[in-house]
Amino acid sequence: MAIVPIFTAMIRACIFDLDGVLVDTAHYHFLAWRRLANQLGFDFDEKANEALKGVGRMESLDIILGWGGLSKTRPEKEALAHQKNEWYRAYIREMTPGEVLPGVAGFLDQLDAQGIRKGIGSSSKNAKTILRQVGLTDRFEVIVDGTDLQRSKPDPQVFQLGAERLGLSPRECIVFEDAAAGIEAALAGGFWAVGVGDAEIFPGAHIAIPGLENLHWSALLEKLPL
Ligand code: B16
Ligand code: MG
Repeated sequence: MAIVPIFTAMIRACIFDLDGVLVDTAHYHFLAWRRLANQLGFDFDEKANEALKGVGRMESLDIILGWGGLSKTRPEKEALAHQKNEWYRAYIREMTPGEVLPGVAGFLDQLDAQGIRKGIGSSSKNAKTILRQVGLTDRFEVIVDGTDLQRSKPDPQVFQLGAERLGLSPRECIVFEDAAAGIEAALAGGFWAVGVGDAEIFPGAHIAIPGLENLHWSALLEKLPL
């Protein structure tokens, strides 16, 4: 009888989105963008803010200006984005290690124990400041952030660069993302995609989890269709 080899993918690394997965900076982005919208004469709520998650700064501004029915020149847009970033940076300058989301430290410990490598794949140009503020910088071998990118999520560039720097193929990496645009990016790049948050937000994700709290590495692997 012929022996049929069974190939299962070998996971070697996890690549984490930052805002909304490891820390809740998504709320600070919302507060700063909303303040800008209010200054421009309109408002939006946290539900609408969902469309901005994972999306780069200038792309987010274009979406917001669209909601207000406003059109601005390039220099005006740069000034508005700069203002929003100043407000946002005032929030993140005050961040402390206590703002790391529940379960993150324990899950990273599990990965270390299993020899699974760890990277960051964030659209944010402020990612390194945030990681430093909350004391997570040294926990990641590779950090890809908004300063490395030409194309924002849902383009897969952020995760492709992460895998490249780890020297791994996408199929050897699991991406953890809280944004629909980020899951789209992971899937477009051929990564395993874990949606963190409400399952309805990511219909295409391989699996969805509410957060990293109580997450067990072996149970996660069992749920992935490897
Ligand atoms: P910044 P992530 C993303 O970070 C945020 O989700 C998104 O709301 C933000 O507009 C983007 O970073 C750019 O951030 O203005 O700090 O460069 O979720 O990819 O870690
Ligand atoms: Mg995010």
